[in-house]
Amino acid sequence: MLWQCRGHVFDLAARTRVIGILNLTPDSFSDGARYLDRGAALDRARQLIDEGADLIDVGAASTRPGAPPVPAAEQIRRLTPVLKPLVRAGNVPISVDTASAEVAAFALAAGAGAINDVSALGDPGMAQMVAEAGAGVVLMHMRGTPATMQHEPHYEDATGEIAAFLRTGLARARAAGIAEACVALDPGIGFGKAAPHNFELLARLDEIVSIGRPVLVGVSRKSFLAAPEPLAVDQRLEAGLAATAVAVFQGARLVRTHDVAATVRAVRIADALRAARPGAPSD
Ligand code: HH2
Repeated sequence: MLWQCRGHVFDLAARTRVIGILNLTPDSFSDGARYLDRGAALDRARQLIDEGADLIDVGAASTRPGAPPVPAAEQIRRLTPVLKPLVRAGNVPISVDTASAEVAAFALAAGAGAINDVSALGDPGMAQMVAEAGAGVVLMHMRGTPATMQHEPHYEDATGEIAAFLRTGLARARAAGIAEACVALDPGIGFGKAAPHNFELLARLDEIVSIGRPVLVGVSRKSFLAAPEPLAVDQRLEAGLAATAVAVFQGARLVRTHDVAATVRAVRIADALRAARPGAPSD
């Protein structure tokens, strides 16, 4: 299974790839305001790469529950000092976490390899932008917007509905001229889901995997990890590693995390377990 991000092609059969998170935001739920300074942000990126990140996902707008929208101009202002130096360093491909076509245009012009779109091409200009650049794109499921998504989310069949949404998203991407090889899918853990929906999605992840595109899962430090037992944000590492390992065993090929070194170790074991299953597919 390949994921193409402009000039870079990830062969995901070989191993699951770990995406390190770099938040240039004042208000992200676990690390807001830590990397506002250009030097701090570039140091953090270097650390993520040293720890084994295969790709860096740079975010300039928090999408935590209740977060207000951040205007494109402000996202671009936050990205400007950091994005080009990161791309120029050329260590790993860079993705930009944005739902704005205007921000995506800026990011792709600066050399980003992929757009991580939590709105799954919700902005009308986004698909064309990604298609023309030959960029990688993550289509993520979210119910509502960050401002509203945790207001009593309800599903008849969460996994079935989310799989159908992602199937439709993939078809829309293809119709807009995005090569299928460029598309990854993400069920959007924590985005318009109560804790039981997140657990069910991870337990039934094979149904998302069966759509046939690489699946990305992001559980890092999220609040559902504290559902069985109260855990502060900085106490959720082990719980997140357990959930990540299960996701990879179920077929996730991309994982997004703040804690790269620990996640790389957990993912290697999950990859080995998955490969050891009788008749394990080699994709
Ligand atoms: N989760 C967050 C942000 N972007 N993108 C994808 N594809 N999948 C995710 O699960 C996902 C995501 C939330 O994490 P974080 O970036 O740390 O927080 P914030 O949105 O508060 O900046």
